[in-house]
Amino acid sequence: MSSVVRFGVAMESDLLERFDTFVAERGLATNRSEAVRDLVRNALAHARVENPEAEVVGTVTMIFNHHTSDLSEKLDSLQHKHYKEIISKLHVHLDAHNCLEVVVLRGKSREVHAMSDALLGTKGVVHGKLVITTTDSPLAPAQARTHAAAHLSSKQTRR
Ligand code: NI
Repeated sequence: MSSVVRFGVAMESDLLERFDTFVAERGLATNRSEAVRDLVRNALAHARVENPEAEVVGTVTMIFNHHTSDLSEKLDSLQHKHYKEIISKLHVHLDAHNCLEVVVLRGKSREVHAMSDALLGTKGVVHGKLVITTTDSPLAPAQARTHAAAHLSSKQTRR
């Protein structure tokens, strides 16, 4: 870890007051320094994922009704088509009709956004959201996987 540098920040008193209230309400940090560090990290991560070529991870959370005609098949074939970007998926049957799906994606920012747009834009998906993030240091590109290799490794771990 690099050394900690202290620096002074000049700020209008009412702005500082609002900042302290913001920090207290969210219970984000125990002191101003930690709160400022969190905001700086968030701003830097946000700037990195804005670059379309940056390697990122994303989660797409979506709600849909599985009775909607062909929807499950459409979402499945879309995910098979993009198996290289999808690293995991969680499916929860919420009740007799509704499903929650969380799809974890990894790839270039533009690919993750395009995949999310395709999933959330599929007719019948009620609502959903993409959360995109990355690591502090540049994230290495995911290794290319084949569908066969993915199945093979899951069979091997079951033994
Ligand atoms: Ni379901």
